[in-house]
Amino acid sequence: MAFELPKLSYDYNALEPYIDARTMEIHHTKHHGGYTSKLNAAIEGSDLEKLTIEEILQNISKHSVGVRNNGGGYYNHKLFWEIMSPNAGGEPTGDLMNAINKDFGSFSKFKTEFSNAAATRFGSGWAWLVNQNGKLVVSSTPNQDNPLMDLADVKGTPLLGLDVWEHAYYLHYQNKRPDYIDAFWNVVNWGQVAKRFV
Ligand code: MN3
Repeated sequence: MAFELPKLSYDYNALEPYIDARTMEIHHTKHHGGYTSKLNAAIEGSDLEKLTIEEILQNISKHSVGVRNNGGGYYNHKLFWEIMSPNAGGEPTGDLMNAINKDFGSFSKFKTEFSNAAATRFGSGWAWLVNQNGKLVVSSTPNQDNPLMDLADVKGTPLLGLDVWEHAYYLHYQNKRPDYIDAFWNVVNWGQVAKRFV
């Protein structure tokens, strides 16, 4: 079974003014679309075609750099679209908020740590909120790596991810990555993040 580019549950302009429609359209159709088709090409005719993307990523050190980059790109962007929505932002509630307070001290301290991870990731990569068997930690990865990969420095289940590749923000924010990171908090769908936590 080939992987398919997932449809967004909102329009390309739905996250404005925080993420502009042109960036969303190019990011989804060209970048995510490219990772998806290159992943399918990289696994065509191999046993990997029978696996889920999570199963592929868990043993990524055994696979080619093409599967690593495009499999990561396929998974990371799918997560990214899902954890954002219009009319979002604010703060999480319930068990997720309790876990954030327990492991970071406060929601504000978590935001600062996550924003710092996103701002200081050198070059292209991602910032993550990671669930390690109930304990929450922040990390970042280069390129299209992620915490599901067996070769990640910080392993676990990604709950929240922020794409800090220049293609994610350059049209609107140019070199001002910190402004993009600040804007991101207005479109985080905490209900979806909480679903990933249970
Ligand atoms: Mn991207």
